[in-house]
Amino acid sequence: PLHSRRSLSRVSVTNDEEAAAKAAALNARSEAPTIFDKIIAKEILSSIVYEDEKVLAFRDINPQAPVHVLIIPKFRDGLTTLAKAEARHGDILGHLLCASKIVAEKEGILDGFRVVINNGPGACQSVYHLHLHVLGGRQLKWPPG
Ligand code: TR5
Repeated sequence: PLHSRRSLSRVSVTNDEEAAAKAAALNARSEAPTIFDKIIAKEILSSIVYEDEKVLAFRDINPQAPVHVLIIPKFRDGLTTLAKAEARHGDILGHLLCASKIVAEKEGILDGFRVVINNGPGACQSVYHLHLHVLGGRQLKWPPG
């Protein structure tokens, strides 16, 4: 009957939400490969903006501004999140920031751009391979959401 179908569908929505929350929590702790490994390996095509021996910069698939580029270390070295940063990561972290300037210059947004790192579930991080978001090409508002 209708009633039980409705409760069934409610149950399945709840299960989906629980499954998504569990997956996000697991991901947040996990050292498992991410989609970015496939992008680095070029098994998945991306729109590359800049690349050197240490980092890869490519356009975000779901842009939040006219310019939205992600910059990632090619070797994650434990940096699933910024919260995992240790002294040995100083070189790559500096390199990522320098790359953000190169990307902003290439994209013609040096006059107004934002660099964002979402850290952990509380900041809506969804891919557990450290990445900088470089955003610009429109007036950016403050505070961010
Ligand atoms: O939410 P956080 O800070 O973790 O940012 C992850 C970003 O990766 C999001 O802005 C997504 O839109 C972006 N993303 C996710 C995928 C993807 C991507 N950007 C480019 N290409 C992508 N592919 C092929 N697959 C994704 N799942």
